[in-house]
Amino acid sequence: MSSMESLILQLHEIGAVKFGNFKLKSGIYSPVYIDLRLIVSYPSLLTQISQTLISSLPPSATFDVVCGVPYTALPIATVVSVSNNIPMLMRRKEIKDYGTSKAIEGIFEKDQTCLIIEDLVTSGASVLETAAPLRAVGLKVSDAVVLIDRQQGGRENLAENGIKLHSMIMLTDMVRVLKENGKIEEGVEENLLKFLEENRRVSVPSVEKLNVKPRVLGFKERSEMSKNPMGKKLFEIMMKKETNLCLAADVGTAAELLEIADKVGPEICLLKTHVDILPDFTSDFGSKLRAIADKHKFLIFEDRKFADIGNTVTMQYEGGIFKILEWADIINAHIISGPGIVDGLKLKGLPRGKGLLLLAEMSSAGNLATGDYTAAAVKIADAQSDFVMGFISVNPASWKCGYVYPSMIHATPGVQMVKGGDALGQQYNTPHSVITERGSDIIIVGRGIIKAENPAETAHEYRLEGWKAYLEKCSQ
Ligand code: 5BU
Repeated sequence: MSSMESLILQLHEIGAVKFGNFKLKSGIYSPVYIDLRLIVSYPSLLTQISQTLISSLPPSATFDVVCGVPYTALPIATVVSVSNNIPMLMRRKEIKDYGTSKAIEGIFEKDQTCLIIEDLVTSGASVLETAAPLRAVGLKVSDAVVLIDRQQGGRENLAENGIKLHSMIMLTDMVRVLKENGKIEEGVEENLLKFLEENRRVSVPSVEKLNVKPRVLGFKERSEMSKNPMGKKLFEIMMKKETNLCLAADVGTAAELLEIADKVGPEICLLKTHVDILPDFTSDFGSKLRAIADKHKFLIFEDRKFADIGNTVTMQYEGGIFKILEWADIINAHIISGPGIVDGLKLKGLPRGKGLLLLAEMSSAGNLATGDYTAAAVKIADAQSDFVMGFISVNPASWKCGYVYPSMIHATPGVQMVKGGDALGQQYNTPHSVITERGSDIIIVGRGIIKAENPAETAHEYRLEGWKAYLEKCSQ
């Protein structure tokens, strides 16, 4: 019998794992409840857990100190510390203001690495609550080890905050072992798998509630988190070219568009088209624009705003005169018709490595993409993150539906150097406010550049403003 199997059986034996219908801290009902507080009454089990925790870590997880998440993991961390001669730190749970009070007890040096030890992970919120004060005092936190992983998004939520989770026992493995050893009744495993399927990602409560100051991740870390190849590519281009500027090339003809693309190309990460406004569109437009995009290393985003049912959008994407699928790297879609639109576009786009931006918000006055609608867009994106690479957003920092997903790219239209608007409802914010206060990543600028006397020079100015704001945000 493996050490993991033996641990599972012992945990079951002492009553640390129960099956029934239990309300969890997060409010959801679960068919399984795990209470690891009991282990302090079983010293040999506690020793066994602590030894297995450390030996299950890969060599890449190096650390100088350990810290247990209060309270249940404290004895585990203590035994790890004592039996491996690794210094330990303690986090005071009751102190919330990390700035003035001593939240971390123990001796450490700035830039040392701290391994977080936890007994049970669901959303990962408790690990994040411990990581925040450790980071606030200058320690590095890159790994956490957990005895039991409930497989409900903790791994993903922690990864998005720069923490790699190492799990000793997966909940599904635990139930399988118990079933194989005749410890649970018929149907319990199926019931649990169904529950996990329905609760695959428990989101971390809002940042204010957690009292965690989020670390602003840079495009490099975020490119590794993106599950869509085009999303990764865009993050990489932004870093390499040091630009988060997208040109909205709303000019009168295809000829003008190709001309401005070539001139402004060095300044941008993305060029946005409205191909249906070009009177001189010909079937070679796509290949001509592609050649310019490759020369200057930017991506092409057709702002088609698909809105129909899944079956129709597959045809609109691939067919017609424009054959958008052939030349556009990125497209966008409304979610008004429901998640089927993403399925339809993905069917054509994903095999070709393309990406989709969902319209979570719009820039025009009185638009209806707000509140629950925005939240629905986030939910759809989360469920299809292999194809959805980000959002068209206006104020993602204000989203109440969850924290801003670092794996997603947030691109914002309605940007000019001066706040204002046009006569038809467009509303403008400045590059600085869009990137810093509003929490976006990319500024989409149209008339601010194309109507300027010298578009290339003006694009350069927007690029500097946008990038400066990004660097400022990262250094916060
Ligand atoms: P402007 O010239 O910078 O106002 O152009 C903005 C561009 O962004 C234009 O192509 C619009 O179609 C596009 N846009 C927008 O302005 N607002 C939105 O909410 C969305 C797209 Br979605």
